[in-house]
Amino acid sequence: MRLTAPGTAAIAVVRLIGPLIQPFLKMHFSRELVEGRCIHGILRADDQVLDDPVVVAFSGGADLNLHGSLWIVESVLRLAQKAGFEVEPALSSPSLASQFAESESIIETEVLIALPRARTQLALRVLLAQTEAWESLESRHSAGLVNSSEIERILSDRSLANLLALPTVALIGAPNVGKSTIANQLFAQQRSITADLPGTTRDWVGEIADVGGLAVMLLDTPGIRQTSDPLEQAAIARGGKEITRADLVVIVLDASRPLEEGQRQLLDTYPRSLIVINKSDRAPAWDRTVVRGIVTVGTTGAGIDDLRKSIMAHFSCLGIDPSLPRARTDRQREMLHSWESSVSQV
Ligand SMILES: Nc1nc2c(ncn2[C@@H]2O[C@H](COP(=O)(O)OP(=O)(O)OP(=O)(O)O)[C@@H](O)[C@H]2O)c(=O)[nH]1
Ligand SMILES: [Mg+2]
Repeated sequence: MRLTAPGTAAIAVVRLIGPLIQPFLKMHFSRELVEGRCIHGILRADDQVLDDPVVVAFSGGADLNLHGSLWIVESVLRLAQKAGFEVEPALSSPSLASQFAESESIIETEVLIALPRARTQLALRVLLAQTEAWESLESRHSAGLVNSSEIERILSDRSLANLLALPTVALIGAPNVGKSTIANQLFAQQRSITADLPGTTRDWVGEIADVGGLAVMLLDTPGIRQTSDPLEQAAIARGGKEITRADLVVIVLDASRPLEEGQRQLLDTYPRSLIVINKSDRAPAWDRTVVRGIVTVGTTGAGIDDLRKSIMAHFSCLGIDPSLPRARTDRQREMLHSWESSVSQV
């Protein structure tokens, strides 16, 4: 169970309880534990280093004092779950959380718990509007004024979940097509909120970008080219894994260079991507009706606003009304499902 509050912090304490502790730490932690002592070591999942925590063992349990980045905590919880530990929802459970938050209702508690994950003004506005939105929804439901299509809308609305989730957006493309220039344009809006993406190689560092009110982890990737150099091939293969893990892939094409020069195969490899046609200020080397995409000039910023809007739309966050209720937690979804059988079908 996680003892510290959710969200990024300096440290996070995960408490392990039960007989699985010994085999788990033997397999994943670099040092032997001594009851009642702080032991500093390396925690690994397979060959990947997750953290260098201080582990304190006590009778029947152990506290892992981790660094508090969300990635670390979530990776450790996932590892524990895979090893057979039951992961308690801890602070994400409203009943437990209410011990920590001075809130007047469950919905308000849920809002307070999610607050550290709201990184932009839009996310804050939408999140803070939820208390009133849900209170009004519940009273309208009591008065018989909520119908099935409204419930359906709320259940399928992923906007708030995406506003809080920090989805990953990878900019990919052949070398020199303008990926970094476009990344800088996207960062330019709010470059002050930045963070390193843990666990990646130096070439794969992401930063948080505020894309029209949606915080995303933007990955500016090295150019993908065909190469016979084994070291470069390995880097590209690693990159391929990162790309498939991304929530959205943006392929940047160079309008002034033939598609055949390493550009077309990206379209085939990542067919569900957003396509950007950059360097549109230069003489075109291919017919733009062959491949459709967002037309940009990275160096001047032309078209970047359209790109922002397309990213927002992909994550259902474009032009949203903050005052609408949105289902985000299991409790909210269960409540809506429980209403489904009794409301009028529209
Ligand atoms: N004319 C023109 N030049 C551009 C445009 N976008 C970028 N450039 C220039 O193209 C060159 C390469 O841009 P980068 O952003 O470094 O390209 P990249 O895709 O990140 O390159 P790698 O990281 O090496 O793969 C730079 O000189 C940019 O100024 C554009 O829309 N028009
Ligand atoms: Mg670059």
